[in-house]
Amino acid sequence: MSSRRDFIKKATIGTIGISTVLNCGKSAEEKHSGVASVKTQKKPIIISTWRHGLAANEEAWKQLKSKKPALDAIVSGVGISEADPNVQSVGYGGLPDREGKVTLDACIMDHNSDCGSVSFLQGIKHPIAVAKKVLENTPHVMLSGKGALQFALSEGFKEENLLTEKSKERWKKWLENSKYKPVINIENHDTISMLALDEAGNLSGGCTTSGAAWKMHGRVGDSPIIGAGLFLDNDVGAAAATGLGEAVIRTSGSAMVVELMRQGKTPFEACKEIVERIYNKHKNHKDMEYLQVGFIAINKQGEHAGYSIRPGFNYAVYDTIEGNRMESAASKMVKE
Ligand code: SD4
Repeated sequence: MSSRRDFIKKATIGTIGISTVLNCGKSAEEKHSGVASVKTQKKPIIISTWRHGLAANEEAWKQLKSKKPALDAIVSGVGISEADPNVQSVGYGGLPDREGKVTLDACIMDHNSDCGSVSFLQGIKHPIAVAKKVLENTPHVMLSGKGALQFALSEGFKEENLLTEKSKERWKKWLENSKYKPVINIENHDTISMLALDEAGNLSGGCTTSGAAWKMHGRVGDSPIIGAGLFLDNDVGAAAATGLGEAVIRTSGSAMVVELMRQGKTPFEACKEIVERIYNKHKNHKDMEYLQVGFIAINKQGEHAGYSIRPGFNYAVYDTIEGNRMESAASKMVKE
């Protein structure tokens, strides 16, 4: 009996080794073709959008490994980006709206489909932690604006100024021309979305952002909207978005990626199909000139992928096989 178990164990490890070797040197498109990696992932696994996802993954991984609940891991993980003034697209130090106000959006979702969200929240450094409190301590899913702030304060969060000198300078520079035409991959990007598959095989996710730079005061993007910026179904998989929120909301982006995985598509195929749909729907749209949208997705087997409209999108992956590293996402458009 035990020798049979040993054999199975060795055979599995062998598969991991071979698949890992086979993946080396392949393009993102080949790597995420959905063929190679189905049986190779061990749990847990965490994926997060953009390079700042590396530090976020590192923290979330520590928590998952020390058996902390997955939502705590997500809050601590993306909380690293929220607190970092050099990440000018999330939390403290985020680029402001056109009136110079930093307004934040975030949401969180667990394997029971419970979720919490805050939007248009000002003065609180960790909106993801407030979103978790909405999930836990209210009968609601979303709180917005002053009500969200009032709730955060009642939960013991501290109000502080989130506009750093660096972000204020960039805002002043922007005011010189005041044109709303977000710079691709810079001003309409870098939301941190994190998806985790824990050791028990349960999915969870979180998303937090200061939203599109120079947005109108009061504008809410996709990131706090369950189904748009983030969605998961614990029977199927999870997906999250980054990029121009308006385009993601118009197409219910993340929910659609999960639905395609339910129908049997790999994370790569699902992300690609929804990115192509968004691209096609916007071909003649006024937003097209600065349209960028990227998705990350993971399924119950731990297969993951990223795909975007324009090149330049990448995401951080942490698993037991290869540790924490960046993966580049394939894109619909090849060149700018
Ligand atoms: C939004 N999706 O508010 C977000 C933008 C983003 O870093 O990805 N920002 O539209």
